[in-house]
Amino acid sequence: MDGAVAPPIPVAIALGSNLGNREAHLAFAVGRLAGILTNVRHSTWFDTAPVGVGAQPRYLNGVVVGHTSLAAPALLQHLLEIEREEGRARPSPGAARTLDLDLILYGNARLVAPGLMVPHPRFRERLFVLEPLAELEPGWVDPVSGDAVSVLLQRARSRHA
Ligand code: PH2
Ligand code: MG
Ligand code: MG
Repeated sequence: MDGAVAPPIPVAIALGSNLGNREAHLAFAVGRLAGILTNVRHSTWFDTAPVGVGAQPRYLNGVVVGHTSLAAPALLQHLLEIEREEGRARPSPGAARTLDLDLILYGNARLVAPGLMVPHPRFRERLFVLEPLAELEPGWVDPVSGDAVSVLLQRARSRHA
């Protein structure tokens, strides 16, 4: 071995909140993510109608990108801990939440592990993920479809038009 260390991996994390002080929950998440990632940048926040979950309050959504030396499952554990710190309860799947942190992309990896699928299986259809992600990383290529984020966004927009 020559002592080389693996370069940090670029990651994209989707943020969502539709309970309580949504701006405060997302700001808290950015602060905590800045402590575990390097080169952190965040998108603007988007006020969005709930998708696929029936009648719920509107969401505030955004994306954080940065770099990590953590393995994806370890990063996921940090995300779950940050959600818990903001009082995230899970009464039922898809329930309204103070804070949701979803790992969307982990470099160009394709991963399937308990409670973790990367790229996120539904991000290609979700304007509330693609719009903020495209602000930050329009050229990031989805390793599953081979399409850049900007292309996924145009496609999703035309589908939702
Ligand atoms: N998250 C969901 C389901 N539906 N809709 C919006 N607008 N924003 C979300 O973050 C969201 C959703 C499941 O995580
Ligand atoms: Mg989610
Ligand atoms: Mg989630």
